[in-house]
Amino acid sequence: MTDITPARRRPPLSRSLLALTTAAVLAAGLTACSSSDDEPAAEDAATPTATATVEPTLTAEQQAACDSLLDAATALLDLGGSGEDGPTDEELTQVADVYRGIAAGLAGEEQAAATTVVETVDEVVQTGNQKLLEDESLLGSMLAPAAAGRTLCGYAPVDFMAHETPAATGDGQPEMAYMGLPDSLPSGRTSFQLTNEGEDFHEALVMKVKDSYSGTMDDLLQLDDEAMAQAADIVAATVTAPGATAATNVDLSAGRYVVLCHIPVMDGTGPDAQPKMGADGPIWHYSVGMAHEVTVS
Ligand SMILES: [Cu+2]
Repeated sequence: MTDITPARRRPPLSRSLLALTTAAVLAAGLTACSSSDDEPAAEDAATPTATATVEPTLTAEQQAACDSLLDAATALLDLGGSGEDGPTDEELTQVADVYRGIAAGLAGEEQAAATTVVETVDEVVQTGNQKLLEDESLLGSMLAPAAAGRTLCGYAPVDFMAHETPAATGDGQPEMAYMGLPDSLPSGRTSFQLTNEGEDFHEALVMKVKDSYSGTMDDLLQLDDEAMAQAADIVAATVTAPGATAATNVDLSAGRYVVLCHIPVMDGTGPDAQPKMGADGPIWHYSVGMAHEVTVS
C-alpha cells in the first residue's frame, strides 16, 4: 500500500497508538513474563547514578545491540501493522533485523528474549501466520531487552512511576499521573524506566513535539489521534503490567517532548471491563493526568 524504504520510518500515530493500546490489552500475560525478566534488571539498575558519566567499553556486537535498542520502540509500534491486514513482510523483516542485532550483543535473559522475538517474527514471515504475533508473551519478550540500555549501554537513566488515585465515587474518574519525571533533561541517549505502582496497565509514549506545533501540552492532548500525529512523533514507548517495571531507550535531541499514557480508563476490572466513554470517545489515561511535558536542551 505504501512505499517502504529500507531506512526505518515512523508509522502513523493512529495505528501506533492502536498497536500499543492493543498491546497493553494483550498483555494480560505480561505480569508473569515481566516479573522474571525484571529481576536481573532491577538488580543491575541499583547503581544508576554513575552510568551517565562512565563511558562503557563495549564490543562491536554490544555497541550494535545498543544502537538497535534505540530502534526497538519503533519495531514494537510496527507490529501494529498498517491496518486490518496487520504488518507487512517488510515491516516484519525490519522488526526481526532490529532484534537480531539486539540478540547478537546481549547475554542471558535479555538475549533469550530478543532471540524469541526474532524466531517468532521470522516464523510469521515464513508461514504468514500473524496469529503468532498475538501470543501474549511476545510483548514481554520485545520489552525485556530494553533494560540493557542502562545496564550495558550506559544510557542516562530516568526513572519514574505510574500512580493511580481511585475515583471517589463510581461515577467519577480516577486520577492518574507519572511521578518522578523531570521537567527538563539534557540531550543524548536516555533510558526511560517506568515502574507501575497502579492496578491497571500503563504505558509511556515518548512523543517529540514538532517544531511546527506551537500549542501547549494541554492543547495537544485535546487533539484526536490523527491531529496528534501531525503535531508530534512517537520516539520511544513501553508498557508495564501492574507492579512491573519496563524501559525504553531514545536518543533525545533538543526540543519539546510529551510523555503520555494512551490506555483507556476502564469501567471495571477483569475480562468484561469496557473503556469508559466520554463525550468524544474513550477517556484516556492522559486525559485524567497521565501526561508530562519534558524540555530537552
Ligand atoms: Cu496509564
